Amino acid sequence: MTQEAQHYLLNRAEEACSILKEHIKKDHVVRVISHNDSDGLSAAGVMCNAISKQGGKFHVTIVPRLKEEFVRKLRNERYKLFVFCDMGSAYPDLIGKLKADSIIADHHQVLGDQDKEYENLIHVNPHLFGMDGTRDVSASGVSYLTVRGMDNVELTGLALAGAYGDMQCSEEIIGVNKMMLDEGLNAGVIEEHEDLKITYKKEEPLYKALSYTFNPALKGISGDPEGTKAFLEERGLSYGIKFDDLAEEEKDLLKEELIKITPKIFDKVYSIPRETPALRNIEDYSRILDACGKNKKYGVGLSICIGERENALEEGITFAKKYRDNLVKGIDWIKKEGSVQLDNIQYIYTEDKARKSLMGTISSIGLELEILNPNKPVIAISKMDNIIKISGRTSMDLIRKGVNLGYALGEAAKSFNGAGGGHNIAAGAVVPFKDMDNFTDIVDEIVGTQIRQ
Ligand SMILES: [Mn+2]
Repeated sequence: MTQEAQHYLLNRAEEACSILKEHIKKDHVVRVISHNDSDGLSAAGVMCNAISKQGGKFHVTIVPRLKEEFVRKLRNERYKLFVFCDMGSAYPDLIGKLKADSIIADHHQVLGDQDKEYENLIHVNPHLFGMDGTRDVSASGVSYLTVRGMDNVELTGLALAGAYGDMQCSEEIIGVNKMMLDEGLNAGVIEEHEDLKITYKKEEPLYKALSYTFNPALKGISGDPEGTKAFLEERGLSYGIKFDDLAEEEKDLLKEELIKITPKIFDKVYSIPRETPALRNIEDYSRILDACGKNKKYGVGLSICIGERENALEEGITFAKKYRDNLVKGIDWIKKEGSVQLDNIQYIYTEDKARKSLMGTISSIGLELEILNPNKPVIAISKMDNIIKISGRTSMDLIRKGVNLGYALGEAAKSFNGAGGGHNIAAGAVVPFKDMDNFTDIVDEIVGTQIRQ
């Protein structure tokens, strides 16, 4: 079944590839629209690299989310081909009405009639074929499939960075992600080795590097430099020097102790050997793109993806450090504040500007570290003028019990003329501030129904 689904998805992507090739051949500038997160930037990067390689031209716009109004405005643009990455599956009807060809390379839930065919639109989305858009493939992977027919195996590393960005690789890598990984490994584009997954291991003193490690989250350590110092001291380990400077016995003891917290800390690490050191580790690459997006420096992220290795990369690295520091502050904040408990969900609320773009991530990490109640989804609310922006995050355990946040937030937002949707595990919505209490109550109710079914 899965094999068959993948086969259909690949066929659809090949159709999209032919259309793309045709337009490049006719020297049409390809209009690419993509999302501002790590996956969206990787997806746009994959697309643009592939277009360049064929001698084609592109015009990219990166947006935080696709609004109907934005699609309507595209009608006034005279491009012959539009490519939507990491978005578009919510508006196939609208996109199908553009007076040009379009490709949607998305992995979000599809809204509207799934079987409907459009004359000038090729919709590439794993959900159309019964695949899982939260684990099997992300937008960067769907984009890779779309350009795969033009021989782009060197882009598998970048495509995998997008999948990491959407947290599709924190458990076993499966589906199209696995297929891409294998293609990259076979071609020597990607390398695999086993290692301690300590972030900034080479750059920072051990206690800091450990406290900056969130993938996987380490209870008592992630986001807690002081706690980490104590942890290392208690075990007689040096904490102020870099990991590489530890004695071999110290390294072994550290590994043993960290594995007790989570075995995931010693795992496969994938790298792009031909990349510059800062981007070689695929997770680091993903983190830098994510930080560009969170800083609203989409151009910087995209420049990195399409090969700028000087100023843009330096900026990206700075953003990643700033982001990491804010994350530590954010974790501290939820530790102190905790969450508001409803029957089936919990929520956190902020008006703090620096914290807003982190709310979703803080929620996921808070769940993992069990600083937040691990038995309830988290609804993270940021107030912006008279609206609230909501990020919902939940765990695999709760999904197995029936929770689907994309549906819950989408349905609840509709009641207040808001918009919402996303994945079962991570979703978002925007509603008026005045409806906040009613909104959280409705989400609470919907999630309650989902769990009881
Ligand atoms: Mn995505």
